[in-house]
Amino acid sequence: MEVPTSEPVSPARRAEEVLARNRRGDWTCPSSELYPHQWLWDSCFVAMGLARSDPARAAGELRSLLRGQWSNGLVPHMVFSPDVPDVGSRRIWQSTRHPEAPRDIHTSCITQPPLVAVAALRVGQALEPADRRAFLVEVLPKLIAYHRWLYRERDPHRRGLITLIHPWECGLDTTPPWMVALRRLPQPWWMRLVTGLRLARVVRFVRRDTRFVPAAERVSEDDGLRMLVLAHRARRSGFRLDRLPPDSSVQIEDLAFNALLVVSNRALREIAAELGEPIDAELGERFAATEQAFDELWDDRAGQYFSRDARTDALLTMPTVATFLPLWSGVTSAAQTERLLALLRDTVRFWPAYPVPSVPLDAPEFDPTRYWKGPTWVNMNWAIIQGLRAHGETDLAEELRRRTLDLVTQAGPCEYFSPLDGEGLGAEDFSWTAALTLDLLADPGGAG
Ligand code: 2M8
Repeated sequence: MEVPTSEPVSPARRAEEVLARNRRGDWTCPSSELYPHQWLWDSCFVAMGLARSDPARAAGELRSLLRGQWSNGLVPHMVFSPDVPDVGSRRIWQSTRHPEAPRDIHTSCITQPPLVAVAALRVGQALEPADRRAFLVEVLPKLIAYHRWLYRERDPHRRGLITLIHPWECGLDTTPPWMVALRRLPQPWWMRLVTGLRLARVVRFVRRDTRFVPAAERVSEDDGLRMLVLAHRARRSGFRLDRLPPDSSVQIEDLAFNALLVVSNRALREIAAELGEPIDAELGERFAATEQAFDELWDDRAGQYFSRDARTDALLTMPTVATFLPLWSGVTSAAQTERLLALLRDTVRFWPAYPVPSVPLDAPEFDPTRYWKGPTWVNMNWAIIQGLRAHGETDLAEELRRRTLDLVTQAGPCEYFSPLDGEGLGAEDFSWTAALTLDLLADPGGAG
């Protein structure tokens, strides 16, 4: 019999409860109410956290994510739960119309930060040797097919960087550079009418997210509508970069996505080498080209990395947390590393009481409570901690790890947090926050 206790629930216990509650058989949804389906990078973070205590479930999480893979290699950003009648979202994609998409399950038709190989490597390291080999043998061809798809379909001109066609692909959905690019697009007449007459607020009544979270913490109605319009337009082109009309599409070489791709390429090489099936020279050349292309995203005057418009070659010079991710990719020179570290420690920009804000405090777009426009996210902090450790910045990494865990202990495993006062925002029981909390708790010295 359980003895009643007044002890506060430990962050580890709370995190485990969230991952149990959000479990849907083999996979885990990000949040039971707000996000009832499976998302690509969410599942990768969940698998990395679960690898600490339940590697078999972690392996199952990645296997089930890969059941959504298309025959052309695409790993879609969403795999829809058959049990949730979310007709609105499925209608945007209509994936089963594509001959390459799975027949028995609905998915989206775009991708998300490609962390699957990173997660597979970590999960493999946690499995017993025999299970590890079987798991890696099973996933390696799927991972290679995915990375080949990325280079074939999204870097057709061999620029070295992957081009994204929708902000949902970058994961930092409403991040300022993408929203500014979206605002420049010609809008359909009805959208101009809705914006002109300020009717967008009406949309709030039919939105799903604001049923669960205050509207002030979510994407604005205008940005939300523009994202939907873009998705519908992309559908007309079969979600294919080579068929998108240049004037009414957004094509961005996204900083966060490409930085995480470099880390994933490295993980893929490691898995392949372990199995004695090295990556072929052609794919290896593509990997090297991505690393080299990072210098084209560096703005020396600003001392930061930015995303780039793939059509005009212009850098999208709105500062965001993504600038720190190349530290993990290992592509920064000593001078670039120094400047990024100074920027990270800057208390008026990126180091408030609860770092690291998704948009710096001094940027005009900064909003401490609105989704990807300023709040602190545990997955970004976790990735920055990996980068700091890779550069031997163990004290700063430890400081950020401690502050991140303080935030989760005080506010609970929320989706995001105010960088100013640590208030918990968005979904309350959010899977990647819970999973990465477990990883950070299990890994004080960065040995993992
Ligand atoms: C958010 O994105 C989805 C669309 O993909 C949404 O707003 O409905 C983002 O934070 C994204 O990075 C995340 O993967 C997803 C589920 O947590 O939610």
